Amino acid sequence: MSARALTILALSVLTLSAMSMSVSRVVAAGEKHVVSQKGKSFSVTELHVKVGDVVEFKNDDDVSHNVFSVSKIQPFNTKMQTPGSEAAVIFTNEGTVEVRCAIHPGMRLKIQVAK
Ligand SMILES: [Cu+2]
Repeated sequence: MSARALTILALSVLTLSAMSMSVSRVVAAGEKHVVSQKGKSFSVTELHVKVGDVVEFKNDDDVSHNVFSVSKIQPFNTKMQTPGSEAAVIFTNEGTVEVRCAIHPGMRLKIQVAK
């Protein structure tokens, strides 16, 4: 292998390791909060998170749920969640996010996202 090829190889390895480092830094930056769904209700009615945090919606119920946001600042829809499944959402904007379940209108959760 020529010296030039070795240099290119070394640079590629450096670039790749730099990339994976920045990815893990992004993941580590946000705190993870778990919201359980049980008895056709959320485990909390209000949750305070920071921009970049992850909320994991966990279906601990024996029925399916479909969690979604009605707030324009952070639209999301976990789609149908069967019992035992979980879906993670990263909150990227500051403000209040109202969360509902498409199947059970009585399920309500307010997520306050701060900087
Ligand atoms: Cu539901």
